[in-house]
Amino acid sequence: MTPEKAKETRDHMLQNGYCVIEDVVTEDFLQEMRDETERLIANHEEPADLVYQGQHIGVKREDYSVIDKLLSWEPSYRALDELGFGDFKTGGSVIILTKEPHGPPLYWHQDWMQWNDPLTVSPWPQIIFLNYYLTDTTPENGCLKVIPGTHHRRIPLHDQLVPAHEQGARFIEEDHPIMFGDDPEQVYVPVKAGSLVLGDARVLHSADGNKTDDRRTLILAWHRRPTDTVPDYWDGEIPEVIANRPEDGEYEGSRIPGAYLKP
Ligand SMILES: O=C(O)CCC(=O)C(=O)O
Ligand SMILES: [Fe+2]
Repeated sequence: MTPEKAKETRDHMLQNGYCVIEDVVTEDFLQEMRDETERLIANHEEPADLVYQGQHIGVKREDYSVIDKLLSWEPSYRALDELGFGDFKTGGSVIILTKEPHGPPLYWHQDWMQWNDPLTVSPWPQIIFLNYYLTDTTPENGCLKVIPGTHHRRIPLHDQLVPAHEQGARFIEEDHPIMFGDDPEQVYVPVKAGSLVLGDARVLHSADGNKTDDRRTLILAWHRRPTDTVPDYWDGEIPEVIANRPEDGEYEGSRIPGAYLKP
């Protein structure tokens, strides 16, 4: 990646809460991952409460060599490094998420679980997902949908949502008008298989249902960076609550945005 492209991509991530890096995974390795995930899915029963996330299979790198290979895939970590995100580290596992053929949409949500922590206002990403889609994605098969900028900015939807996942959204009806609605600011993020999609845990995202006959499989890998350092690329202001944040401070976990998220 040229330094110009790297800066443009990083700026996009900081401003919008997501970015795409193309051509990261080779076709051979993609096929290895398709074969392994199909085997795992064949041996897995989809729990009813996870229907909106599809198959939801947690896999540790030590149990599957293909996953270990992905979590040390040099082109990905080189790209992260070039973006200035070289201090993000994997937790050592991934989640295999699918949209089954004609499977339902995924509700609007964000995945930040520390809304009471001053780290919430971090102008740089702290926790990100690395999304590897094993097929090309389009609005028809449930590509990622994002509301850009909502990692930093409260919008009306924030206050109308049922909190994500185990906190409530897994148990809603499929015709919930808000959770599965369209937003005037939403963008679709269709990608080619082999691209890497980065997303800030704080950004609002969802996916439409899969209207095709083919499964859309995603391998999602959470990564986080240290909480007590400022990234080297950051030359903007450091919010006071972050500069003064005690490392041993205790903040009750919360999936619901509080006072730190302002309009
Ligand atoms: O399946 C997807 O497209 C995204 C999954 C996701 O965002 C989640 O499970 O938190
Ligand atoms: Fe998510």
